[in-house]
Amino acid sequence: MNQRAHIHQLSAQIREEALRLGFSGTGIAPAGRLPEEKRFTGWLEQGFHGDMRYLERQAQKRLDPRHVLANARSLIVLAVNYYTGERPVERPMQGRISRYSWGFDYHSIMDGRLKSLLEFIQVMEPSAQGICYSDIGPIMEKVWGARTSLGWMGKHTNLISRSLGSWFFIGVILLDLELDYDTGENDFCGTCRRCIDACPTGAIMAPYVLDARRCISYLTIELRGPIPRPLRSLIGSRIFGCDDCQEACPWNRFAIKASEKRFYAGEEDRMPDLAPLVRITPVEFKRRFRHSPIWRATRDGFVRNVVVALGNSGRIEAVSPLQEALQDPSPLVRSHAAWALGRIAIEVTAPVLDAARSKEEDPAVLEEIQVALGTY
Ligand code: B12
Ligand code: SF4
Ligand code: SF4
Repeated sequence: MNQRAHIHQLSAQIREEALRLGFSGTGIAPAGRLPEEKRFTGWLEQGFHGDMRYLERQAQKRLDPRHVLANARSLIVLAVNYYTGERPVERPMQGRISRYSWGFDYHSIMDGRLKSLLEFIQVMEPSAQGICYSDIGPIMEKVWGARTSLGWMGKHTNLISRSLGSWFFIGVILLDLELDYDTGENDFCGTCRRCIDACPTGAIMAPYVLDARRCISYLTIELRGPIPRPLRSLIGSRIFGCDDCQEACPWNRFAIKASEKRFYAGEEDRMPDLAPLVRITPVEFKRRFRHSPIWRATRDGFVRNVVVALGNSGRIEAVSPLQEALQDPSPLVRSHAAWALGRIAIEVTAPVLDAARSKEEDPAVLEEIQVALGTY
């Protein structure tokens, strides 16, 4: 068999094996320097990445995967569908969790499948070298996905596939072998701007440009410190991530249900009751969320989000759990609890805030109490 025919056959076998392993789609692109360099550095210069310093570090690796694997020739980009069908609804005193974190942590599912696919390739080509990543590696997964037939970058900046919509995870295998390459997908956003209009915080500054500092996903997952005060009320009942731009996207009407059973979850994992979550201890947080993407938010960050959602409920039933949160060991939780109490009928919450003021020693919490009482 000549070299071209061999490459063609190997590429077809890889795609077939990927399907067998449970991947929902495969794209293949030649490795090289990304022409999106200016967009990426410009985005960083504007500070749109907020505290996600890891995006600045290793920028060269992000721009050229050959800085990750010296002899890289191909990137295999793989999708795993996580759409499970249920529609998110608003219910009083319940929090909303974004779809991608309803079930089992995708990182370990992706890692297992990517490693199996790499092993398969190494059985076919024993000298092949490769590296697998999903999410945490220094690879711009969406940008690479958009260079294959998998999909295009939507205006909300997620990768969309014509057959899957955008509810899928991405993983990549960097490989030092030449393969058959895709031609890429067209952009099917057209004149639509539903995602931009649906964003509660105006985080999509322009088509294809996200200011992560305003994105609820960043604020509730990545941000370790206080959520900027003007953005808190816009977060509503979202306690981990946000899906509004993708829920609004017409391409998600074509979403089909995931075959991976571990992504399916009961109501308590999709929209948990807020009040008990205020009391969650670090040990309980670990027990409950160790195998969930929610683990990333940390216990204090997650309870901070719960407290903000309780404040946004505006309901009297939220006062009692918020009163408990005002005693939390974490100043981050206490300061957001003070803010949240200030959102609920002040004639009810003022005595609670006053009592906390007399005992509180942390300056940031004291400031929030005074702002809530209108005395700052
Ligand atoms: C950092 C990060 C975030 C940040 C920043 C998001 C972002 N849009 O970049 C935050 C915390 C906000 C975030 C949120 C989410 N994330 Co995230 N995140 C990542 C991560 C780790 C890196 C992405 C990155 O490098 N961003 C930096 C910017 C600069 O890159 P970029 O968006 O690719 O931007 C370039 C393009 O937009 C490009 N561009 C392309 N075409 C065009 C056209 C024009 C005209 C212009 C101007 C620019 C442009 O220019 C930009 C600069 O290079 C990836 C995993 C990975 N390693 O890639 C997951 C990843 C992107 N996240 C993912 C998911 C699921 C989410 C959420 C849906 C989670 C949730 N439900 O809350 C949200 C979606 C929010 C949104 N609207 O994008 C998935 C996306 C899957 C998919 N189908 O696209 C990934 C790939 C993880 C995974 N392995 O599955 N995330
Ligand atoms: S995830 Fe939510 S906050 Fe972020 S861009 Fe989409 S709609 Fe806006
Ligand atoms: S909502 Fe419209 S503009 Fe936004 S990603 Fe979907 S098709 Fe593109």
